[in-house]
Amino acid sequence: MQSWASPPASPTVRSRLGDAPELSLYDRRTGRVEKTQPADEARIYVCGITPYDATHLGHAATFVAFDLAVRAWREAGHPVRYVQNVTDIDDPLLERAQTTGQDWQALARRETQLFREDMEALSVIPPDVFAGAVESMDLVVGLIQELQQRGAVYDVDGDLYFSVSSDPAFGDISGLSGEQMLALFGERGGDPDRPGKRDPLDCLVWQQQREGEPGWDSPLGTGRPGWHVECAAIATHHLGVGFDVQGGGSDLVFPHHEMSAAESQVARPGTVFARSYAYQGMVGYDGSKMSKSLGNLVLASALRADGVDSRAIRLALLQRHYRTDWEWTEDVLSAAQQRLARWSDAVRRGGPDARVTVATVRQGLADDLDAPTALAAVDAWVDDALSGTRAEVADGAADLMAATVEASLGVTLDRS
Ligand code: 5CA
Ligand code: ZN
Repeated sequence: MQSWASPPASPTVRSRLGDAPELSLYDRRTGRVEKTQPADEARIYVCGITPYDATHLGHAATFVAFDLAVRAWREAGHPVRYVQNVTDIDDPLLERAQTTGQDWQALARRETQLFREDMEALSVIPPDVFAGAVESMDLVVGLIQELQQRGAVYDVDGDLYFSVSSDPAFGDISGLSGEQMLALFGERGGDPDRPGKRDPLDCLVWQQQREGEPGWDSPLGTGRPGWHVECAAIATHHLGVGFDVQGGGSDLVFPHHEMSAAESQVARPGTVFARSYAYQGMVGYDGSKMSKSLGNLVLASALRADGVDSRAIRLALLQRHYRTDWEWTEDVLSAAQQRLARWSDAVRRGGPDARVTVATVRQGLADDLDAPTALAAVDAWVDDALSGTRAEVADGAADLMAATVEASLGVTLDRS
């Protein structure tokens, strides 16, 4: 699929200050903050949207968080290969299309387009590959066939299931107990109670066509793929196995990423799916996780339509560390709007030498994407700039600050 337009190339801070420190990220599997070790090119897969409703601020937080990682790698001198999927065929999409009397394809097209516009407005660097499940059908079928050859797939009344016990590493990413897994599997799209399954946690990889639903002809029969195998196939086809980071919101740790990883690892024994697993915390609103199914949404597009500056939305999302769960409120947005105005004033006016501040921003982001520390460092420079005298304005300091805020944080400040 077509992705979206790149933000304009940021002025390079590297030419003035050299490479930023290597990026470290908290790896859910090991439970530690670890240095990423890309072999020159950094390879990342981030789980994308299921396009049945527009981008809410939880989605936006996830894609902005991983955009910080892309920017940090670039600042550290690494080319980045970024793949993101669109789950353009799945139960929730078909259900929404059905209940609202829309064509599922038209719904997916429309919401995907709105998502692109939101991402572009938020200055999110687009993925190199933006892959829909439908257009990736052959890859998905191919991976299921590999799993069949390994004896890891069985039939339940015409539907195909992946046997989780075929991966000895199953459970390592989430570190959950069997009981916790069962509960989450039931809550998040799984079918633990279906009769005929060998293990309640086994997940669907190919569903025979149901009446009134779309189906694709394949050697597996006419049907459609399960969700987890879709991401396993798309990620490894475009990135290879053992890519650097699998990312998404923390609602995907289990079952989604545990299943995708297991499917990939069983199909290619002796490999790992991803080298690390990183998660954005859940953004809530009105007391619970913002979600399309609950309907407690604040949409990025609605804020934009109300005239809110997208840069303020982005700054609002950066105010909390990506790993914490937090609640969206009006105050979060107004604080970000004030910050944007002050930062713009300061770079217009000029301020003291910015090299130490810039180093703190780059170090903070390299240290597990600590955006709050980066924002605080910029705030301190801005305070000095706005309270200082003309004589305290250093040559080129405002240029360097503005360049850093743009390259590392993705916010372009007005200079005139
Ligand atoms: N299509 C699947 C992933 S393959 C999916 O989860 N789609 S989604 O539209 O529900 O979510 C898109 C991305 O936003 C996922 O990475 C998801 O983990 C993340 N996300 C969803 N809700 C929130 C939230 N409330 N806070 C933070 N991130 C969220
Ligand atoms: Zn996914």
